[in-house]
Amino acid sequence: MADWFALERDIRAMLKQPEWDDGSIGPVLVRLAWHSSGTYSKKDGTGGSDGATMRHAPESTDGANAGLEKARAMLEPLKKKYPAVSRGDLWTLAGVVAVEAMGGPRSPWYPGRTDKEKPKAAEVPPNGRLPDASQGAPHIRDVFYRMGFNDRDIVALSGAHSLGRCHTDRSGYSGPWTNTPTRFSNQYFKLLIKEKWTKKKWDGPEQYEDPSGELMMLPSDLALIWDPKFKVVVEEYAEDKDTFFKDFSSAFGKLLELGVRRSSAKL
Ligand code: CCH
Repeated sequence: MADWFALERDIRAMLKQPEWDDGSIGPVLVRLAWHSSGTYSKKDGTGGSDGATMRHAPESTDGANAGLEKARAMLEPLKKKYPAVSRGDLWTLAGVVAVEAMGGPRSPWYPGRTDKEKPKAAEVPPNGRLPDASQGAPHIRDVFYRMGFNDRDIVALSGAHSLGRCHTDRSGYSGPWTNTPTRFSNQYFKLLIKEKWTKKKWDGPEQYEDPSGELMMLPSDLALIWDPKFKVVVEEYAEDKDTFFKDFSSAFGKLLELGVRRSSAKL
């Protein structure tokens, strides 16, 4: 039986890294947990965090996962220290612990994922299952409905963009969404509503900036205020942080469970 409390303590202890981005690897760990889970398709039950298949081609080569090899490598010492813990469990737990350590809500999380060392081709999800930031509401709905989420879940989960930043050498986009990229908050929703977002003039892909030019939004972020159904929820979360935290907690917990097959009960 793994010592989960000790593992959580070790994850928390490694988050602060002054030389990394804004001083914490928390945001990239949240992204790893999300991308390892967000490949799930309810149509055939493939994808998801079980198996930790992001280590294997073609999933490892998906452009959407660029940069996440660094996050995976940073967790390897913990895999060595806790060999009984699967990478699938480690990557998803690290996301949960990171959100909480950065001031966010705790999400329900259960162990029991089994790594696939030599997966059959059909066990590794194809490229293109994760959302494309250049697209709008119909595409976002396609992708998240495939996972089994609804419009409210989509907006709640997108609130994770209060954290972290875009990197030109990973996605091609540049900059943070908020002034507090290592603090989990409802700031992303407040900024979506309150700021005037204009197209950034640069050679890179289409993205939007606030009047200061320091903060950014992706086309897929602005889709949340361009689509009237999404916008109602954005407005609610901008006003009511507690409801956002409650909804994020359950939607993120649900995301991390997608496609997980356990041989025994959850705990
Ligand atoms: Fe995201 N995200 N995300 N995102 N994301 C990026 C970075 C982060 C999309 C695109 C991008 C979610 C949904 C979406 C995080 C969490 C979540 C980047 C920049 C792009 C592009 C990557 C880079 O350059 O490093 C799109 C499109 C969608 C939905 O339509 C969801 C859901 C979550 C979690 C629940 C976090 C955190 C980051 C910051 C990573 C970092 O390294 O700072």
